[in-house]
Amino acid sequence: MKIGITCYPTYGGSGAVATDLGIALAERGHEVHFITYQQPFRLPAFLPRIFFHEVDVVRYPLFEYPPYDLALAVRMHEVVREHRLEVLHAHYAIPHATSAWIAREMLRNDGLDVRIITTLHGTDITLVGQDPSFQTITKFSIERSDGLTAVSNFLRNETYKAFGCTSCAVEVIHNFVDPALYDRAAYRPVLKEQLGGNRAVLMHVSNFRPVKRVRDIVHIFARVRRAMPCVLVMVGDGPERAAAEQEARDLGVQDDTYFLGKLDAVAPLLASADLFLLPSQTESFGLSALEALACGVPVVASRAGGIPEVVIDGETGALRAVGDIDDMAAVAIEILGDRARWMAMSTAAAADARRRFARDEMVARYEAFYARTLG
Ligand code: GMT
Repeated sequence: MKIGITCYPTYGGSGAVATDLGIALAERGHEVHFITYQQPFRLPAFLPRIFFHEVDVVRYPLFEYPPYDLALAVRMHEVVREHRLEVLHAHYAIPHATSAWIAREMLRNDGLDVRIITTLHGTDITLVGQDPSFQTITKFSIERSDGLTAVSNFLRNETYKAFGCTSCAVEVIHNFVDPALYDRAAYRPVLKEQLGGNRAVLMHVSNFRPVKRVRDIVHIFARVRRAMPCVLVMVGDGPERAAAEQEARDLGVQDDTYFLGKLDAVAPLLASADLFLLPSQTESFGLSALEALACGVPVVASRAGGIPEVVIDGETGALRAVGDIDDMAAVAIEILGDRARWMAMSTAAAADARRRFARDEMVARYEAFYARTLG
């Protein structure tokens, strides 16, 4: 098949999933064209059957808001025409599904066609997509897609609830991990040797948006630190980073808290972690939690959104109510303080991630979904 993929190319779970999917599809013999404003961060320089088409948006003094959606539609139209793509796969509805619809209308005007598949990832449905400024166009773009997938059962149900599009059949295809890459045994725990020593390493990876509740993480850490020697490693960057750094200073834990900023390769870092924290307000899936589990890192997270589909409470980690930092800290201390329990959870986490979220199986499901949508 000839497939076009559009996603947010910078840091974020939806871009990571879209890129990993494209790479896996190319490995299986498909031709994959990424159409984005920047090379996706997880895409290496060259891979056979993978092409990258940059979307360039002209700057003009009149445009206070440069119309990226239109430039994207034009590029999609051009790439489909030139390379005879059969499928345009939009990751994250806004504005990618809308641009794909415009491109398809233009193609039809040329006597050509393409199938649009939209994968819903999270805030395109639960937050941004429901804002009055986007609600109707999100619903419209979803309904005009030829195929719809969601990354969790939770997100599929939210889509029906929020948009009431009874005609949309949303197929759930969970996110996945590459078991060879997210493998604790594949890396030397350099970070633990340098920072942790004999101290437990608590870790968080995200884009530090308010939905991640990163200040809760610092509070949880401060409580755990009172009970045992430990360090906190925060990977990523975003609007709440400064507030989290301030919280660390206010709580007097700044010397044991390391803000590493944005990093491309998180698997080698996860191999040094003893516990992963994800106390988000909501999460349609929680790809970072899955990556941690695959590396044998138990996850303490909030019981919210699709997280319970990923983390098995009591087996591969622990789930607590959103904002309950005392409870999260208490269970973190229990897990880290009992070596046998930690070992059992770590082993179960790595095994469960491989069993339920296998890369090959999910990619095959996308392939089958494309084939069905193409009819
Ligand atoms: O929807 C977002 O907030 C952005 C998106 C991203 O690009 O990181 O995150 C969502 O998609 C990820 C990949 O499918 C999921 O793992 C995240 O849980 C989801 N984020 C939220 O639902 C907040």
